[in-house]
Amino acid sequence: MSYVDEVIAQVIEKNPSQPEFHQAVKEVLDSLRLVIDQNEDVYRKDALLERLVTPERQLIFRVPWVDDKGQVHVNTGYRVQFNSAIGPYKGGLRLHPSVNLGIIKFLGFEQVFKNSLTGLPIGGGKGGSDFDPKGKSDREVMAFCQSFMTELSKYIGADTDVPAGDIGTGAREIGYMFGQYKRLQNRYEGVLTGKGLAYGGSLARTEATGYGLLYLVQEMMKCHGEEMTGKTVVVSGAGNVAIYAIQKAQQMGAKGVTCSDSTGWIYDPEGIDVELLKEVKEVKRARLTEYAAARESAVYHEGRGVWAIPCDIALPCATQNELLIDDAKQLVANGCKAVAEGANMPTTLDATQYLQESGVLFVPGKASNAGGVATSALEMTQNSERLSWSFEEVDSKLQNIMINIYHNIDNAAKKYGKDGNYVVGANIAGFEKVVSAMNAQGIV
Ligand code: NDP
Ligand code: 2IT
Repeated sequence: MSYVDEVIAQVIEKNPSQPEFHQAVKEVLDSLRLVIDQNEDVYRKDALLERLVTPERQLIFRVPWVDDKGQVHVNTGYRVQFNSAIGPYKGGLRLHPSVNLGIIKFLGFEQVFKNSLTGLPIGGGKGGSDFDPKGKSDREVMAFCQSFMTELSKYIGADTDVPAGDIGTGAREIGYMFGQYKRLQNRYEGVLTGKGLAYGGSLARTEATGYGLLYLVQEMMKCHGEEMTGKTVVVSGAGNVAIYAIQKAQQMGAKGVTCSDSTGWIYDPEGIDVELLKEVKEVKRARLTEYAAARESAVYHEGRGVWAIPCDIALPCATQNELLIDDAKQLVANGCKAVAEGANMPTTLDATQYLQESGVLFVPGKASNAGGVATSALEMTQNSERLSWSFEEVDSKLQNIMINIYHNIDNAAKKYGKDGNYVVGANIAGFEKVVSAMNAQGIV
């Protein structure tokens, strides 16, 4: 059995009931065959892949909190500190009832390669809880965040591990967590990113993931002789990533015609009204039915279905495994030219393969959604120098980072004879830097 196959088998055996983690590992290690197979004995002797797929540290803790009626609840908190070869652990905190150790591990593993691709000095980590912020009062969310941070604060720090937002964790949650960290540690430091502008946040961090996604897509389309102007873009999700992806697509002259949440989706052939979407989702925290009620051109559908709308570009921006093989077939049949992941691992392995084999340009999230964490790293830099940069300065750095990521993954794919395979390109380019740092630092 090849070394890669041995390690994939070990990961499945040692991490039972963690299908998302298996999926993420399989995707990466399959790409790395091109590098590993040539030098199998050296990598095997160093147990390089075993070290790569095993988190440096995994924290699981109890999070008790009291609701508005006096009832006590107990959630589980997680922080997986996956790999610190190239910098302090960095990655978001997901608050969603579906969170479990396997999901946090898949996200942490992806984050290692993503953070490497940004070119910035950040290692990979991820955390979160099965707490559901939906329907909770601000006081309940604060009670949860304070309890969560009371434990987490023992393990993080501006030079150790710097968490940020993800699904269910936005500016409100980061604010409560920052306040509690400062109170417990008596340190005013850049321990979290995605902070409010009044207390150390960076301009353009809110927009960064969605904007970065479009900067990368624009560069890729340009390199394939296509412009963004006039393109129809189908987007899933209606959260932080989706909203600013749609906004930047419209600014580039394309038309974003869909969005979705966990209960339904919107088709708005006139183009999504981003200000209205922001009002419904960021301010009122309401369902998409409210968007449809306020906009004549929009149609609301229950369930899932955005991938059935004909488009040039599809951007999955909600959650993992939301673009399935039948969706991929439908996109291809409708003439879709490009799929770029705003979410982490939204496309299943078989759907990815089908899109690639059908000639659709496909960019994996670890490359295309890296603008968020890259801008978090820029927030860390600003915190360290105790300065704030202008929106234009941060945004122009973000553009350069995304353009560089595209060319790096494109070149890595070409170097290994896989021209146009950005999955292979991203995994190899991300891996090379991490491995060279791991090798230099010895067996630790
Ligand atoms: P938000 O919480 O702001 O929004 C998530 C959106 O996806 C919501 O519209 C939500 O619907 C929908 N959604 C979440 N879970 C499900 C589900 N199980 N089924 C259907 N719809 C769902 O999160 P973000 O926009 O920040 O994150 C979206 C994705 O992007 C995630 O995969 C995240 O890991 C990834 N990402 C985020 C980055 C960031 O900077 N925020 C950076 C890089 C990647 P509802 O409103 O009903 O909950
Ligand atoms: O998946 C991701 O890259 C994020 N949720 C952002 C992480 C960060 O540290 O900004």
